Amino acid sequence: MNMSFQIGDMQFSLTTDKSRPVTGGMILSGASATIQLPFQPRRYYRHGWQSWSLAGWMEVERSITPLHPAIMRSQQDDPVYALYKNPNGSWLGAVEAPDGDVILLGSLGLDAHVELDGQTLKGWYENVGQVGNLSYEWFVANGPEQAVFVHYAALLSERLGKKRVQAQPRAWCSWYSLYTAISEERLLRILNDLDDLPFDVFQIDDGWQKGIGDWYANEKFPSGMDSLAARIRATGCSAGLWLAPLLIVPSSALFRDHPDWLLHDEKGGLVSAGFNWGEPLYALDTTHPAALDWLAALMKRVRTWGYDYLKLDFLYAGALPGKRHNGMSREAAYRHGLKALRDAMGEAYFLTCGAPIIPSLGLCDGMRVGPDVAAYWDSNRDSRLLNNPAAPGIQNALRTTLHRLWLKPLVHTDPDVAYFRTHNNNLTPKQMGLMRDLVSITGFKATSDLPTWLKPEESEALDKFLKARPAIKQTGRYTFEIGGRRVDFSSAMPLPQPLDTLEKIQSALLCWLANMPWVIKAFDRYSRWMLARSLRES
Ligand code: 9PG
Repeated sequence: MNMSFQIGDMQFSLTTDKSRPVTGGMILSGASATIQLPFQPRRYYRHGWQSWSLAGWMEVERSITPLHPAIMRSQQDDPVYALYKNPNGSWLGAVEAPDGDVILLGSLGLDAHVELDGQTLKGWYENVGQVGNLSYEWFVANGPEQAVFVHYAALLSERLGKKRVQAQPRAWCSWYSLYTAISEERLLRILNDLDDLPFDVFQIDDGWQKGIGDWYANEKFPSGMDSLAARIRATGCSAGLWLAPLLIVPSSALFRDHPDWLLHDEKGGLVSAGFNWGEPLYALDTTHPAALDWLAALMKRVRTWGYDYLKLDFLYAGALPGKRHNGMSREAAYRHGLKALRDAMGEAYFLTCGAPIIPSLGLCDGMRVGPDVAAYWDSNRDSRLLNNPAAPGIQNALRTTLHRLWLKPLVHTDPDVAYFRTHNNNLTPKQMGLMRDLVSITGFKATSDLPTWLKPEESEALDKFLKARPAIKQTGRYTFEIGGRRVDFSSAMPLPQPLDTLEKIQSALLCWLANMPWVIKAFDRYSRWMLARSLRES
């Protein structure tokens, strides 16, 4: 059906099956919907697929694909659209109108995508005819940016649910100081040194497990994960644990024992979930009954060990395209798996990471909404030469997280950790300040700084930060007042400058090299060696 509708003084032409008015806009029904805009937009709001994928406003002529290395594409954004040329994003898209208002087209279901093709905003569902679809509906609105997103979030919460009411925990997380160099001994020392810093959670990150798929304590945790949880809980903190339950690597016993639980493609090959830990990554088919039982048993096991805060990571693996046991669409299958995890973990605090955004809503308490931070602002090699906005760094994390704050009514938005240490840190005070300010805005407070790395005044600043509850007011797209202080994030928003000819040659060589498993492995080994050296020195 073609129809024309007017909002304000603007006339749109729509193609949809059915439409009805709703607070703040209209609901359209149909497997696809298009909006003819009466102007050529200059900027497009792009919403990346999962936690680490780029979200933000960008010039329409700015091409952001392809991301490198190619081998990691499926772990950093939706691989289906990795080479798509038009401005596009997952579930929703928006443009700026000449009067400064925003026009949003957002799906209210799963497996949906939006693009801007010239003056046409198009949305479509890719799961037509597949099992598990929730709805073929869209929300379309025109108005001030914040209002439009508030209305969209309200509709998503009606359809998918939202976080359970619960204060946001303040967490110490082992990743951004020790990375995988954790051990029982080291963590117990830190637990002791944290003294009376007001943390609610002590979260053990990657490095405790035997393997990806083999979720048992490795030799660095000789007393077992249950004993460590008990030691953590004795300090008054909850114990938190990181797992990547939907991933499997070839070296794991799980891979050997249950090859039929893995996600396969139409031709019967394994679906790639990327490359990390020196190995190719594969995914679990979350519709396979035995795999689901295994997931539930895993959650019950870690709960019995004493962990009340679970950071489940690399969750996108459950939503990759593939041929599933029961023919479910990919995001419905993911949600099915997530529900099994949620149900089995009972009352634990559930933080999702590397997670497809919309399909996770209503099933988790917190969600990482940006890429990893690092103790540097930006890496020219990763963000620019490899064209990778999902690469670690404060600038990439600020940009994407800031553009996902509209999700706050639905889920605790986790911006990743703030830094207070100057030890082992290349950030300027201003850059560290911007990250802390974003953390204050989200209210999801975490750090990885080792207490022994903090100078007395840094430790005091951390203590004050954890206790503070400043009033937050958004005054513009990138400006806020935090406890009456004006903060402007604009400096972090631009995408990297285009490459000159020499840099293009450099980039081509790097993209080629960075796609080779042995090069990635060599880099990993080198950074682990550097880390071990710096930990020995400190
Ligand atoms: C543990 C880490 C931390 C961190 C998570 C996640 O695309 N990648 O190669 C990629 C690797 C690691 C990563 C994100 C992306 O970090 O966000 O907080 O838990 O895993 O391995």
